[in-house]
Amino acid sequence: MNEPRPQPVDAALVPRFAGHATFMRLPAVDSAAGLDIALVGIPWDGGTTNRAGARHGPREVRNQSSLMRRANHHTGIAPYDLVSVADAGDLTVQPIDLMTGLAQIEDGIAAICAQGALPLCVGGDHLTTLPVLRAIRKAQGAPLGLIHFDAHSDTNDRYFGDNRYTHGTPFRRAIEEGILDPMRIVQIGIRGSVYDVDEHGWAKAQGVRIVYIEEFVERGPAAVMAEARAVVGDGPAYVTFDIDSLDPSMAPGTGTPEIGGFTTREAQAMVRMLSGVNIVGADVVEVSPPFDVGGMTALAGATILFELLCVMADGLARKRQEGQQA
Ligand SMILES: [Mn+2]
Repeated sequence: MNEPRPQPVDAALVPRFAGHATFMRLPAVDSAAGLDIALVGIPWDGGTTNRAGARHGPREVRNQSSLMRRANHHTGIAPYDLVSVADAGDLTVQPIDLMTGLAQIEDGIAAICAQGALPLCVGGDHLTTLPVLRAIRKAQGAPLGLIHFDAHSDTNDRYFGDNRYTHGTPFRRAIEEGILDPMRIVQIGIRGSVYDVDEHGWAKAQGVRIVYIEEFVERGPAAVMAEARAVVGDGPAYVTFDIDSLDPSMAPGTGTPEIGGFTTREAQAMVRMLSGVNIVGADVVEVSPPFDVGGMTALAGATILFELLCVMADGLARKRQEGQQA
């Protein structure tokens, strides 16, 4: 009845170091037509306020994703058996003009949504998430919840005078624009020094739930993720994973490292616990190859991308099954 689903290049036939570097060694496609999930790169870091370089993230995450195999040993999820997913390429985004860049990202994601695919994005700096959310919000026709793994809240107002669009402001803008329902936002892993002690006051006043790293350490992944699932509820939710939520000993290749972060193992466990969340899109952002060591941060990014793909594929398969039973 259906076309065979896209499959990764068979590593038993073509070694992992050979061939074109695509996400998960999947076929490269020109459009998201026919896909359930579109893996898409957003090579843009025009919102970076300090150490730029995340524009190089997608290419290196593709390279390291060649280490990913077909199935998740822990959850038993084999995403390529459940859904159609392929590498939909990079969005074409010019690097010079910020507002043009945001519009190009939104247009690119809107095209993917119009094809009926869920975007699973690789940044790029964290400002890329704002135009992605704008497009998904329009496609969904309802405000979104957000599960946000990060060292930083990214809900500041302005930088360098009156600049409202930076990688430190996307979630404030998304709340102001009615894209995100602040009562359905949870931020996990927040830490580091702050500009002032009330830096997160605005976000908290909107209803954003901030789980600082100290609380995470105290309660553990299972309790925190149970609460996160309750915060976003059954409605459409986006998942954003800033690689700087990981400890820089495990992910040094990022623009704004903060010590005292998640281990990669904790992060994997938490992403698996997203099962049951109505995920309508997700991303991994802020992998910055110029600051990386031996590709280890890009490998962490590729692995979290695979974990996100597994949980999204499983969610879509379950929905499909429920639809058939109904
Ligand atoms: Mn961030």
